[in-house]
Amino acid sequence: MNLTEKILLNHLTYKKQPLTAGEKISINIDQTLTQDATGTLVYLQLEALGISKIKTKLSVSYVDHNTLQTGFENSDDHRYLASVAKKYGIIFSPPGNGICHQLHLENFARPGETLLGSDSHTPTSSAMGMIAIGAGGLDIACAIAGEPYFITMPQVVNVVLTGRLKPWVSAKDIILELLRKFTVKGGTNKVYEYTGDALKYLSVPQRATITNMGAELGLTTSIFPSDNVTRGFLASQGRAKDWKELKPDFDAEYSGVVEIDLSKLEPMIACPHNPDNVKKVSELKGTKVHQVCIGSCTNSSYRDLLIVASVLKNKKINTDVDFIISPGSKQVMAQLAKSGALETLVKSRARILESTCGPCIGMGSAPNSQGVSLRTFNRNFAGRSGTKSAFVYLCSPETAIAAAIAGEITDPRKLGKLPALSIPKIFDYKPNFVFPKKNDSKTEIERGPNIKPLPEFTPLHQEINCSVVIKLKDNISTDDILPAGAKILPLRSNIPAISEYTLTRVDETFPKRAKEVKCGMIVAGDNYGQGSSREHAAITLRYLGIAVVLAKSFARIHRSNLINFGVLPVTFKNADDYEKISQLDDIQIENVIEFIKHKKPLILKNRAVNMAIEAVYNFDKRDTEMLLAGGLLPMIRNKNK
Ligand code: MIC
Ligand code: SF4
Repeated sequence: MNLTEKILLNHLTYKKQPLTAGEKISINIDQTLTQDATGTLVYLQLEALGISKIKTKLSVSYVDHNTLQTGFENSDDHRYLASVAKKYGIIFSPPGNGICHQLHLENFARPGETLLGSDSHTPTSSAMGMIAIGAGGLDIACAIAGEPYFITMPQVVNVVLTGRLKPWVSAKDIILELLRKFTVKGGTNKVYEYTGDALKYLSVPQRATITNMGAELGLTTSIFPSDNVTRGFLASQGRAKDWKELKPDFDAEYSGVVEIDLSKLEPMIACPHNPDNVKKVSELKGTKVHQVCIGSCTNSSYRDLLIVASVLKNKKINTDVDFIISPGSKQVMAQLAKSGALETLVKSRARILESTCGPCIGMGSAPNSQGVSLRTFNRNFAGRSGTKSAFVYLCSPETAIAAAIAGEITDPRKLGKLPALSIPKIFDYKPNFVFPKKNDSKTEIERGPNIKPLPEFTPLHQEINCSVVIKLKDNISTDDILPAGAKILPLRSNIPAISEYTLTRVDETFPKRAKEVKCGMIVAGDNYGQGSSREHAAITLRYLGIAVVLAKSFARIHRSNLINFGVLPVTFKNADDYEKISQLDDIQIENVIEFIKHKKPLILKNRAVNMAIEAVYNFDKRDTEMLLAGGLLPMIRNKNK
């Protein structure tokens, strides 16, 4: 067996049986993580589920996205999250402690366990030999309440890493190379399982850079074995007892094999405006750079910041570059202080931010108009930085610091001899978690005025008469559907207010027009809903009256979020029919419930052109039940009646 199968088999909620790719399986979840931007909804949903205590081995609520506190909204959310955590027995990580994925890796990720997180980069923790998956908030609420998690058994692809990285080439270049090869659609319904001789040279934080950006490939997750490198990392975190060896059997079978010789890689960079638009850094030589940001859950470990500080010991940041650093956790920050690297960074003109997501999610540090920003992050969708006209590139810390010094994109291999990095055997700083106590269950939940109750949704109708409110192209991200940033993120606990921003980045009139037609439909191209796991991108559509999304194909998490909230995600039976349907067309779908129950293609009558097109879907029993009930919460409520 491969490692993915071993861990999944151990977590099946039913009697063990061979796992077949493409089949629905249900697994038990050991751990959950939430962050504040998705977490408030998760916990409102958890409250609605009516349990008194968490049923997982461990659940952690992180505050790392909305920390600007530009008004009462963020602070109210933080207090709400802290009080819920106390009441239900959840570990609380206050703002400033660090970015959820970096913190989870350092403190809680454990080989062999399962982790479900309301953030698409949850697979970061799979660097530790666990199965960590990103999902919609409601799925997390259910997992906390002890419900199984349902997924399609992915195909497991073996990525064999051989050779050794050359100086100035690092983990980010490996994952960028995979994105260049396989694109943002390449990983749908797949797991990448890493093996090979090169693994012994890749530390856990480097592995985590790779598993983190597996989300951009669209993978269900990625996984590294738990080996001696893992043992060393856990020991350095004072968690040696959490280690156990885990690896695939020597004769493990995979659905495919990809081999990468690390010694052949060179520094890579993802160009605007998609993470798979990857080129060699050398090809972009000379492009003027206005801003450089180092941090995010992809590249903000001690190793990543130490290399930056080491380069800066005898070099200066270009005076024309805005240079910003956000360390991944307080542990990273404390270690930088202890080793003296922080002093080098301070003297370098770096602007050192709190340990949060910050610029990655558009919470400040928006680039100048038409500005070129090099970031060690994982997403560069147009406008996500907060500046619509900016050009955001994704690269390694090595490439980022080389550009910050030169003021233009430059090959980091020009920086001379690679400084030797000394990574401590023990990280002695422990972050400020609030651990729940025994008698906390009576805690009063604090609910500020920004926290609005969840809207109620009705069951599916037998006949749908709707209008195409918008027709979209390929690769529409959830950032396009429901943007983040300093203005909109504070409204994550207020569906009526945040729904006013739905798809406004693509068409400002969308919310108004959707409400006017009362029942709406969206038409889209391939990979609709890529990117973030934010379920707001599904709830607000439902709230605005969208009943159906007809696309060429869907990204995994967004598709299940749509089902969770009772919106029908269907695909064209014939992709060419995309041309036969236009914005504002009136569509009639009869016998919806009947057809879905009998798994028959839906007939979409386009009254504008008097023509019908067929829409297909692959709803399993549970999806069907959910859609008929109007969503997952009404379905659970029906069951408990
Ligand atoms: C992101 O990187 O887009 C986020 C913000 O972390 C999201 C979650 C969110 O929208 O709250 C994610 O990746 O899931
Ligand atoms: Fe935070 Fe950015 Fe990572 Fe999302 S991708 S969790 S916003 S650092």
